[in-house]
Amino acid sequence: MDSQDYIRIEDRYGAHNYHPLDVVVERARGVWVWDVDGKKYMDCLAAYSAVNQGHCHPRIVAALKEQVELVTLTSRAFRNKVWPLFAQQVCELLGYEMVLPMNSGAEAVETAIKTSRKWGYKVKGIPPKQAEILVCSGNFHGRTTTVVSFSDDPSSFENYGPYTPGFKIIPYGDIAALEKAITRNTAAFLVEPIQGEAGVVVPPAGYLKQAAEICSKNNVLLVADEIQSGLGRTGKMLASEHEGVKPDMIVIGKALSGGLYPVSAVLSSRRILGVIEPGTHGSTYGGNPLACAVAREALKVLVEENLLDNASKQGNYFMEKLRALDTPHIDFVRGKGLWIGIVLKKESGGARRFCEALKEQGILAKDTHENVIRLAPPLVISRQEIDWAMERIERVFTSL
Ligand code: IF1
Repeated sequence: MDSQDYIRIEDRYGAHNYHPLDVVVERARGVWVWDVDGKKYMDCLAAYSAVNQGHCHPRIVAALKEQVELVTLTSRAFRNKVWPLFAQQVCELLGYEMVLPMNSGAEAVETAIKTSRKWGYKVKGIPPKQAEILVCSGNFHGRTTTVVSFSDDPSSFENYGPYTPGFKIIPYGDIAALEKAITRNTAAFLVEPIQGEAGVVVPPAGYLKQAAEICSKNNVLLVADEIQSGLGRTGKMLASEHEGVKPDMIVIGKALSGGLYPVSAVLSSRRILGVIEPGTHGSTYGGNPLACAVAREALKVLVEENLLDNASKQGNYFMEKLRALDTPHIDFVRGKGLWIGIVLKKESGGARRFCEALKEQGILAKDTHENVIRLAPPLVISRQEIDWAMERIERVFTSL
């Protein structure tokens, strides 16, 4: 069977909730993937930053294999010996007192929302059912019914109502708007330190820092969605660190498993996460031994292979090279670390056709919001590999 055969079957039997590039991947390693026809590509999306450690990282694969032979799932009705070790490791690494494990990012965001509301009622003293959570325009926090209730992107929320109340959308990067929106009933401010789906939008310098101050002054929890921005992508373990901010609560996922398995988590203080009591929240797979073994190794790889430094170093190099491109198509290049958005001019005909052309040249990248090409390769990428990519990117920008 060749690519076209697989595509035909997918289109026939698979729900059409995506419009993927026509590359059918068979195997992958590091920054490279191979399709079923044997063609090699550089992965410049890294599964939306889930494979920060590179595809099929041998150490993480070995950890998975070892655990899979022992025990994979106990449910939290019983204890397993890997979850406590993961809990301690992730708390110590990220500097939080407690962690609640889930699977997908959206589930962890839901967990953060539930925890914030409960903290609002039990600790802050918000009257029953009155808790409000502030979110930002252009946000992306997942696909569940509650999470899409506060999306302002019609393709995410349209036709999925009735919507969950209790959320207020304020402009991203606007401190005055945040200050104005806070009421006595505000439990939390949920924010992405850098917005991914919106097109790698970096807020004005000082935004998160000021937001943290305002939240703290008003007894509002600052909840950072670090699912995509965290775990090395921007050159720091958490993107919040760029502003010296320690959010009251963080949500992580994606690269927490290096792409091998869905693992997500909410981290916070005992005072906050402690409001969740036995039986009031959970997940069959959350905290399972296989997930925890994989996550433990994935975190070790990030640290021991210095992937944060590499992200920062190679990211700067990549961005510098992109900004130096001589092309009429690029409006500007933005981002942090190895998280880069190439913003095209309106008249350039959209980012999709550039991604199609990049694919022909052997580079997999994903368009977002019509005019942005996002580049987010695995953090193991080398300078030579960036040079390899730049040669092809340049070719595309001069030929289109
Ligand atoms: C899709 C985007 C990226 C996220 C942040 C929570 C979640 C995500 C900041 C939910 C997920 C994904 C999911 C994927 C596409 C993708 C995405 F373009 F939609 F926004 F990465 F840029 N918070 N992001 O980025 O995590 O439940 O998926 O594990 O839904 O198509 P999840």
